Formats: sequence, structure tokens, C-alpha cells
Amino acid sequence: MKHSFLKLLTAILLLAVGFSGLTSCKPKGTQSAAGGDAAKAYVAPGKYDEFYSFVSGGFSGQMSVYGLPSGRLFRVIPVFSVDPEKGWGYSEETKPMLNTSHGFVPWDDLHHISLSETKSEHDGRWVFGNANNTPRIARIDLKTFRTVEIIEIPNSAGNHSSPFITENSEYVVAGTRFSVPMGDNQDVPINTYKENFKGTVSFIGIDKTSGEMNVSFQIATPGINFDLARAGKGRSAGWFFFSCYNSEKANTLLEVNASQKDKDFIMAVNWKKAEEYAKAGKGVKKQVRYAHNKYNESTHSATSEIKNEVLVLDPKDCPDMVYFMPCPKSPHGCDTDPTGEYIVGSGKLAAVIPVFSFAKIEAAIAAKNFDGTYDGIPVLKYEAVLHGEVQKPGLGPLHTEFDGNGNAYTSFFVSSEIVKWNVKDLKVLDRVPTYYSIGHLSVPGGPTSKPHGKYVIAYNKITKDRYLPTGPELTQSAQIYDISGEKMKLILDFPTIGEPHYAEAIPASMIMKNSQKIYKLEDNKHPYAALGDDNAKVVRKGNEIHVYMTSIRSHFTPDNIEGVKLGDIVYFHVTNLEQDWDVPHGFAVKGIANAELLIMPGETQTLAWKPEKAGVYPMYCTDFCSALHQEMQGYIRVSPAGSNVPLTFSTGTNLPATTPAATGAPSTK
Ligand code: K7E
Ligand code: CUA
Repeated sequence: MKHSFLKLLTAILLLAVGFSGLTSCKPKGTQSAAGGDAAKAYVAPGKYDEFYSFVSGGFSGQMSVYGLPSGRLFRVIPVFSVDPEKGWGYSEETKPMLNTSHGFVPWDDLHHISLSETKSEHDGRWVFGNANNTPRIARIDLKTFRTVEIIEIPNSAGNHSSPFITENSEYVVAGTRFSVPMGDNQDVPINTYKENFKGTVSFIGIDKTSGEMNVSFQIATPGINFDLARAGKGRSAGWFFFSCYNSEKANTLLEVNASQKDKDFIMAVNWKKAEEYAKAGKGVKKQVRYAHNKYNESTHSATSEIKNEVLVLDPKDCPDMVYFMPCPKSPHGCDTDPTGEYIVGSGKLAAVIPVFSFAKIEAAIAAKNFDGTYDGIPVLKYEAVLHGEVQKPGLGPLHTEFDGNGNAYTSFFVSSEIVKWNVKDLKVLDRVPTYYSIGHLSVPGGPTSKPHGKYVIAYNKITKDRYLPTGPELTQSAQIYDISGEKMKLILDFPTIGEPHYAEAIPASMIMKNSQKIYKLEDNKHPYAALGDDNAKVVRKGNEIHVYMTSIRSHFTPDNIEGVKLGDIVYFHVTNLEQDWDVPHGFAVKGIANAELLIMPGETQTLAWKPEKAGVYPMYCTDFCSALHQEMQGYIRVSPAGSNVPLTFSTGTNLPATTPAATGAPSTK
């Protein structure tokens, strides 16, 4: 949701219901949620949920994992964010994950989720998320629920129409939301937008086995704003559809200036053809700078590499690759149905939902049924490619998901509802209110060719009176509706972390069997691992002190360290020797200007510490790991810079007595 747009629509909404009238105009049926239907969301203690749901965290930069239908929160995955709970972005191993061409960027705005697919069905291997601010795509491994790769997108700004995925996970895409000046001279007047600002859509290739991403090619586009996207599937496989707004090419007050035209566009890209052009050398290599960060599961460490080149295809040199389809009015969502025949556009300010037919798109292209060109790119005739329009669906359609029975579910921000309609005959079948102002919605398997149906989950923008107040900001919220019958029924409200945009749900059975329980010690290739208490040691390298530390219930080795001096940097490389599921140890030192470590069984992680004052510092395990967790503690002594306290360490025996006086070191006071 773009802020200007949100403001505009909120204004319309408030006008519509009366400024203080949200409560009094509460849609009827609020109470029904508490009735017998609520039992459908009940998952008894000790029982598992049927689905995992991966929910974007919006401006928290995270992704969270919920069970459906219970709405229980299982995990928050740091993606484009630091997370002190897990030491993510604080440990030396994870810091490179957040590197970009702009340096360390420990925050972003994560809007969309894409689960990997094989043959247009979920395969449970990876989940991708986009960074909307500093353009990036992340890949999370569903064995570990960890971010294992982040790639920055060059020639882009505001990576919103991303990371939508093709039906065999060949590519995830990235369309630039902000058009920007590109090339050598980017220091241009903003009012030269029409001449100097350009867009791109990027195709990020995914390695079939490892999942590793690379920027395969970009397509140069006119300076418009790309919003959402979906891959074709089934008969439209090989195509990609991107909604765009601001075909007016405005650079100020877009809420007015980008809403002038009656229709903007959905851009249809024949990516199979683009792939051929790229192979045939039709592209131009451009000099750029972008970061590619990878987490290595055997060294438990990330590396960041800056890359310098990208292949750009220009539609002018690549005929039959890109077409525009007119779409009323300020398109947002752009969703393909399970068969791949229908493409649903959602104009945020439109009064109808246009549904396009892929068969008609092919026919119109073959017959050159064009309505002129836009920046040299053919515009297909609206009527020629239209399957039909859903009439009087509601106000402010945003996004559409599908069940396995030929029905579509569209979210309406302004009229705050979900509307169910039939994809073939475009008849509205049912509508339910959402509390309030829904953005995205999600049906388990909804974007695949075989939706699982059962539920539609609303991800709402405004919470108002649904929860206990928590100061000026209320919790963000989601709502689950049972869609197994003809009528949708609200069965549960649940709060979410961050602002939820898109989410995808997948049967639990596809993920839980692969879930990794430990990191095997014999596979631990971390250069500073101590694979056993006997290997624990403390080594000085100039002013670096490397502590090869082990942790096991319920002690650290070593747990007494002396001989650190002011000016030293201490690296605690902590190896968790446990080989049991769910036994992490934590590690923290008093006064550290950082966070803790949370080290999984068999894993090594490093905390860097630059002490600023002489003294003795306690350190301890932060995760309650055993009956004697509280005993899992130790001390590290820091002496002044000129001290000659020798570097010593131990566990279970006392260190030799050294006092500042006895060693001739200056007093600390
Ligand atoms: Cu929230 Cu997908 Cu950024 Cu619509 S977008 S709501
Ligand atoms: Cu280890 Cu608590």
C-alpha cells in the first residue's frame, strides 16, 4: 500500500462512514465471530495446525510464521532487519547479510511473499520476500527458517512488484516502483522526469538445486511505476504480468497527477522470448553496483560480494517481448487464476474489476489489434483482450486470490470487504465485511494452479475497536474466514507483527518433515569452531583476542578469562556442542554495545566486544537451557592497556593469582 494512496482512500473511507462513525457504522455481523463458527479455528492444545502461513511484516522488515487456522504465532524471521532476540545482524557471521551498495542497511519494508513452486504447485523449499525501500530480494530456507541469501536489484528503486515467482521457480521478478535516472549521470533536475527517468523489470534466476539467485536480465521500460505482478501459468506459462500506475509520468503530488488518465496499464512480458533474446546477445551490459549476500550453512557465516554488471534488454531491439494492456484506473493487484487463462486487474479507483483473457491476448497480438503505442511499446485494445468486467463489485479493489472451484476473492479497501465472485461468468456470489480496510488477502495455495481453499485470510490496514488499546498504535490484524461453504464465515481475528501485506499459506505436511533439528558438529566448518571442550582456547593476534568457546548444559569453556587489555577487541566464537533439538544456548557480556548470540545446537556464532573500561565483566547464557541454566555463567577480566597480566583461561580450576600490584600493572583506579 502506498502512503499517498492510503491517505486518499482513507479520506474517502472516512467521508463514507462519517468521521467518528467507524464504530457506529460497524458492519453488521461482528458478533457472529464468537458463535459456533469460532470452533473451526480452534486447534486443541498439543495438536498441530493444518497450514503454515508466511506473513510479510511490512515496515518491520521481517516475515512471521503463523499456524492456520489457529492464528498462533510460531516464529518471526529477521529478513531485512536486525533481531536482538536471535543476534541476527549483530553476530559477526550475519552482518554481511545486510550489506548493500549503500553499506549496511539493517531495515527494509517487506511486502510480498513467494513460496517456491514446481509445476505451478508449492514445493516447500524456499520462501522469498521483497525489500521495497533499498531494492532487494531475500530467500529463506524452509529447512531452517533462516534467511540464506539476499540479492540487491540494480537500476531499481522501491522494489514493490516483487518477488513474484514463475511456475517452476525459474525466476522471481523485481519491478521498480519509482522510476529513477539511470546510467552515469544521475544528478538531473527532478522536473526532467519525462526525459530522464526510466523503469526496469528484473528477472532473477533461481538455481534449481541450490536456490541461488542471480540477476539474469533486466528489461528497460518507460518511466512508470510498477506495482504488483504475477507469472502466467498453465496456458499462459512463459508470460509475466505487471500492473503499473503513473502512466502520466508525474513526479509530484501523484495522488492527483497520477490519477488523471482513465486507464493505466498491465504490462505483459513474454519472458520465454526475453530469455531467448538474452541468450542471443540482444542485451547490453551496463555498469552498476549491487550486493549479493549468501549464508554458508557449513561455515555458519555470510559473505557479501559487490557485483558490477547487468544485462539490459531494450524492447526496441526485442520485438514481440512486451505489450501494454489498458487497465482502469490506477491498477494495484494483478492476479492470474489457477488455469492461467484469466488475469484479474484491480484498479484502486475503479468501479469494476476487469478480467483479461489470455487466449484473447494471444489473438489480439497475432491480429496486431493495437491501440497505438506507449513509448514505442504496442498497446493492445482493451475490448480485444477483455474477458469481461465484474460489475458493482465494491469500492477500491486491491487484490484477488482463488479457490480450487473457479471462484475468486477480491479485497476492497474502501468498502472494507471481501467479495467472492465466479471467474467465468463474473457474477458476484457473496460478500463479507472486514474489520477494517483490508489490503491483501490469502487463500492457502491461492496463487498456484491447485489452491487448497478452505480459508481466506484478510490482512487489514486499520484495527480500531477490535482489540484492547495499546496507546496511539493498535496491533495490526488478520482475520480468517471459512470458505468451505457457499457463504464466507468469519471464524477468527488474530494480531500480526508489523504491517501485514501479502501472505502465503502451505500445508504443514510439506514443511514439517524437512525441518532441520540440529547442525551436525561433524559438518561444522566454521574456522573458529571449538568442536569439544578440549579444543576451547584463547588466542591473542595483535590486539585481537579470539575466544574459542564451547557451551553445553550447563557451562561455558572457558568460563574464566584474564589478560584482555583495553584497546583489544575480543571475539567470542561460541560453539554450541549440543546435538539435541531445541537446545540453543545464548551468550551475552555485561556492557556489550551489541546484542546477544543465540547459538543453535552444533552451530558456531561470534560476538565482537571492545571493552571500554578495566574491570571484571560477567557473561552468561541467555536462554533457559536446563535446571542449572542460571549457573551457566563466567567472568572475563579486562586490564589497562599497559598491563602485563598474562593471557590465561580456565574452566573448573582457578587461574593463577595475578593482581595489578603483583604484576606491576598500573592500578585501574
Ligand atoms: Cu500492501 Cu502488496 Cu505493498 Cu496492496 S501492497 S495492500
Ligand atoms: Cu545455556 Cu542457559
